Amino acid sequence: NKHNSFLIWFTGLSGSGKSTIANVVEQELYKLGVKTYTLDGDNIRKGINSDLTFAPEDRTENIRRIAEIANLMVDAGLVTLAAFVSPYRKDRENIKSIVKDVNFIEVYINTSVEECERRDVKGLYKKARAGEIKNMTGISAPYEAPENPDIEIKTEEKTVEQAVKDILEYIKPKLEI
Ligand code: GGZ
Repeated sequence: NKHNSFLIWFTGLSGSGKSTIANVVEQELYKLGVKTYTLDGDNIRKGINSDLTFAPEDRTENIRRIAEIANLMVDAGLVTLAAFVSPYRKDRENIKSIVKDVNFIEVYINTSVEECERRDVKGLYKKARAGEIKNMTGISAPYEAPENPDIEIKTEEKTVEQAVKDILEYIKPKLEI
């Protein structure tokens, strides 16, 4: 591949900090002159995947479509970042077979469910506890933690700045800049 062919995939619980960290990584890459695009729930689940729920088979389809979109974006020359709960190991494995010729970097944003529930930025955990939403990852649906992520960030032990630094140190030597 001629260009920077990277997909940086963030997995972790709702409220773990995936989007926050991905957004700062993107800003730093921009400063380095790297063209990027970030896929997340806001631009995917509200748009092309608005037909999908959080049932297991819909999450599988969500991740499959996102991988196909990411493949096109990388092909168009963008270092692509994706921030999705992506709780199933088999779905994350499937991404790799979809983006065959792309460097796939799996970043596990490891924040305990206790901490995510404490933060509860969107009030989803509270609703899940009250039974108002079903299939809430970490409460009433599983999260299969990566066994061998390329990068693991424990957000309870690190600032966002430190997390971003760790990720950039891993990626920078692999980039053409
Ligand atoms: C998990 C849910 C759920 C349920 C709504 N389970 O913190 P957020 O709000 O912004 O991120 C979560 C987002 C998860 O969508 P993904 O497309 O990343 O999920 S998956 O990869 O599993 O398909 C959360 C919100 O949507 N949300 N209901 N039941 N997260």
